[in-house]
Amino acid sequence: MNKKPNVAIVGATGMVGHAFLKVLEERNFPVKDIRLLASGRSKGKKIKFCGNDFKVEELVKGSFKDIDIALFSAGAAISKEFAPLAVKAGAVVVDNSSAFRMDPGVPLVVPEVNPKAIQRHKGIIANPNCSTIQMVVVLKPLHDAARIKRIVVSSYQSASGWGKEAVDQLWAETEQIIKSRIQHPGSSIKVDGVKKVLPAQIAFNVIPQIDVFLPNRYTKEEMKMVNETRKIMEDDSIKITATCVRVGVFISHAEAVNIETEKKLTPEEATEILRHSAGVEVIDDISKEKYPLPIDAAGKDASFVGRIRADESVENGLNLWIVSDNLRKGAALNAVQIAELLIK
Ligand code: L14
Repeated sequence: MNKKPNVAIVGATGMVGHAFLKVLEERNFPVKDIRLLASGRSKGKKIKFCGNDFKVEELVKGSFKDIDIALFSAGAAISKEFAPLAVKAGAVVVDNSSAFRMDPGVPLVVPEVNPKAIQRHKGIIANPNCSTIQMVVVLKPLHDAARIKRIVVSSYQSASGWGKEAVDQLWAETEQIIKSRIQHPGSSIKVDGVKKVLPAQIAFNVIPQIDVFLPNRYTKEEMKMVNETRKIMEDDSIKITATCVRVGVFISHAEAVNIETEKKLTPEEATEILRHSAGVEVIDDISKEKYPLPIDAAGKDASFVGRIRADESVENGLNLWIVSDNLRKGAALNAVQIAELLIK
């Protein structure tokens, strides 16, 4: 791979697209040339990268000529159609969508967890789901130390995971509720000129649905957490169950995670391991009421963990609280870290 690659961003005008550019800039990723791709609607729009203006181009079949690395974040349908074309043109694709994650021929990579998996790529490397990434960064070191037998996770996910329109919905509903001072407008809330993209009111509310429902009564997001965790941890024996919930937060997902391990791990031992783990930051000082918060994690790189304590209802159990910026480690940062491995 070229040490100074030509990079294409597919979905350059979206929230993750924006984060891609920011992270590439911050990390001084050696970009030779950058091509910003989006739908025809954004064609001609100017976006700044490293001090220069770049014009957004319409994503078409021929968009990947001379591209070495293509970072995709425009949804699964676009990835399915265009990622194979990018590969044919000679690019390596890092794909943020769910399109290829569970494809046995496609590595699913979190650089702190399974960097070696990257070597098996045949042109496409999948970036895991945001909620999965932040959890496995914290759980892998504990798995290595004590073997995790079972995981029970409940997520508290921000609106930005869905994208810009969900963030707009949260703003608009919040403004309307504050103006009207009606605490419980119920499903009657209608905000003029704003598309309601989430399945219910999100301002001052929590919604136990992320993505669509599947025949087993779980949501697709919940099953992504189950299946992707096993694939990234390279251990199908881990039992895992998830409940994914949307909360009225703009950026950062939080997770209450319960694990049962084969070997006993005290909270102190777990904390010590996590203090020395790559990509993890422990914030756990209950005497000062310090623990990770979404508002503090936004804009940062780490997977933050706190509230580390024994699950006293079982022999070998721990409870943890994990928070991370879903647009960065959950998406753009993890993909750029993969790209860094590619050019190393
Ligand atoms: O599979 O709505 O990468 O918050 C992650 C978050 C899909 C949607 C994925 C959301 C997604 C999602």
